[in-house]
Order: sequence, then C-alpha cells, then structure tokens
Amino acid sequence: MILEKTISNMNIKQDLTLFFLLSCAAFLAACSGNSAEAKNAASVQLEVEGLDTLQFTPNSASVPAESEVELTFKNAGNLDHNFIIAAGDIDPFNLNEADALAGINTGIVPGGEKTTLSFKAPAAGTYTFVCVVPGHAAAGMVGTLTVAEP
Ligand SMILES: [Cu+2]
Repeated sequence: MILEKTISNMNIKQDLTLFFLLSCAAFLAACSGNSAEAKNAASVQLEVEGLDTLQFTPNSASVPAESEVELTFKNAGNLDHNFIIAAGDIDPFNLNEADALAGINTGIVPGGEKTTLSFKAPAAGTYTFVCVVPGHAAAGMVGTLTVAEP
C-alpha cells in the first residue's frame, strides 16, 4: 500500500510538471501574439483647445489611417464648447451632436474643463470638425482633420 501511494504521488508530480510546462508555452505564445498586435496599431495623441474667440487651436490636424486616436479636448474659455467630427458632406454651420461621424463627439464641455475621447481614425480623407454650440461654427469654430494613407 505504501509503495502504491508513493507511485501515485510521483504521477501527480509529473502531471503537475507537464501542466506547468504547457502553461508556460501557452503564456509565451499569448505574449508574442500581443506584442505583434501592438506594433501594428499606431496610437496617436491629439490635443485641441476650444477658445472663447470661437476658434479651435490648432484648427487643423493630421492622423494616420487606421490609427487609434486619443483626443484631449480642452475648453480654455468660459463659454460651453464642443468637438465633433462632422459626418458626410453637410453644412458644417448647422450641426448638432447627432451629426457626429461614428459618434466622435465630446459632448458639451463647460468652460475650464477638458475631456478625453478615444476613437479609431476614419478612412483616409479630409474631415471637418466643429463646435455645435449654436453660432460657434459659423463664427469660425471649425477645423480640418486630415486622415492620411498609412
Ligand atoms: Cu464653441
């Protein structure tokens, strides 16, 4: 009986060793997969301010296609401001938040506050970003986002 017990303990040890080695292999495979993915997905930081002079600064920006964009929109004034990328070829002076391309909309940001919005860059092309607070875009609160071919 004692001998049997020892043998069965040895088997358990071997099983655990095998399990441990397989776990390491799976872990390494998962890690190399992740790092390859990280190399492919470029990530871009974009900072835009909204001003009470009814301007964006900067009022033009460029990001690579397929990139993950992290936009920080800071309202550097006292008035409410907002940032959307306009969907399609529409009059940029009369938009509301629902006209944002793919939901790229910071919402209204009160004076002195900032917000961060992450989105995937749309297809290569030229896009208009605007503040949808009534009158602001018509007064000049518009800008251009260029999405460049990768
Ligand atoms: Cu505004």
